[in-house]
Amino acid sequence: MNKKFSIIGVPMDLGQNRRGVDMGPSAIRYAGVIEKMERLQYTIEDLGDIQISRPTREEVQTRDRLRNLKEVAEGNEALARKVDEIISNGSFPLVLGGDHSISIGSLAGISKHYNNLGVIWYDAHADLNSADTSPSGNIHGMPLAVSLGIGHENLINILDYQPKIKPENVVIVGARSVDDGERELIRKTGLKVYTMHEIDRLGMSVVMSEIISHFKDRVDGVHLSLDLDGLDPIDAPGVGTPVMGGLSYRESHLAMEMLEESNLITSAEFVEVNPILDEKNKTAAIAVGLISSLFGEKLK
Ligand code: Z70
Ligand code: MN
Ligand code: MN
Ligand code: MN
Repeated sequence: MNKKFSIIGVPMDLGQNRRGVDMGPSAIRYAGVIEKMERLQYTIEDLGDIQISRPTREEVQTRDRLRNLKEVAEGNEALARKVDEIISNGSFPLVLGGDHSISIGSLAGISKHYNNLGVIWYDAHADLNSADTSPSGNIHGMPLAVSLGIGHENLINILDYQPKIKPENVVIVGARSVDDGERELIRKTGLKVYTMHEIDRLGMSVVMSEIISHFKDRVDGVHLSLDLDGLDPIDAPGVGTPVMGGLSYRESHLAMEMLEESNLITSAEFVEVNPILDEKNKTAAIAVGLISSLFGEKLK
């Protein structure tokens, strides 16, 4: 695995309704992400945060049924350029959110460096909505659709190419809250989804083995997009949209360890940590724990 890491924070909370997730990058830094990575012998640079502009009070908050479209698109454009630069410099991008709308920018910046980028979407949700199907108008429920080339032109055309990813290269893990329009898109595209039902039946070990075999020899890189609400809210309470019946802390660590052993992961992001809704920075600490496992921390 690449030994040089670049951390980039994205204090974005405009992709959904609840304030506070913009403090996610600070919370994860405060929980010790840099110190952990240094202990794992990595060269790590913290590039600070992408600047996100606030919509003015007078501005209409929902245009084309897409809340804060202008600011979300601009922030993602800036993130995409930064991530692109990080990879061009031979470093591994580790993106800290922020709400999940930031995947639009991450994937735009990452995918231009790959012919066949795989994506693991670790999430309670499918994030496959567009303005037509969204029950909320929240862009954090749309980034996977946008990256597949479905959605508003200002979002799908970031860095002037699309689509960013192909449906056969995407795997969703942990889904348990999927909207009707999303289900239809999953059926239409044949997108691979491990719902909680399948994970309970097979066990995380089999699920991750299947995902790793699916990607080996098929893709030239794999991006991990980990939404902390994929975990059960009992373990990770500091998220904006908690959904019961989620992945445990232990299952999630196992998943990260198996990914580490696979040597497949070439970029990663950890999103939706909301310190205002958290219990003593517990969810940020879990994010740091999962990052450590993903990058090789071992018990023995
Ligand atoms: C719902 C929507 C969502 C994250 C909630 C929720 C989407 N499907 N995504 N929390 N991370 O509004 O589109
Ligand atoms: Mn999500
Ligand atoms: Mn989610
Ligand atoms: Mn390794």
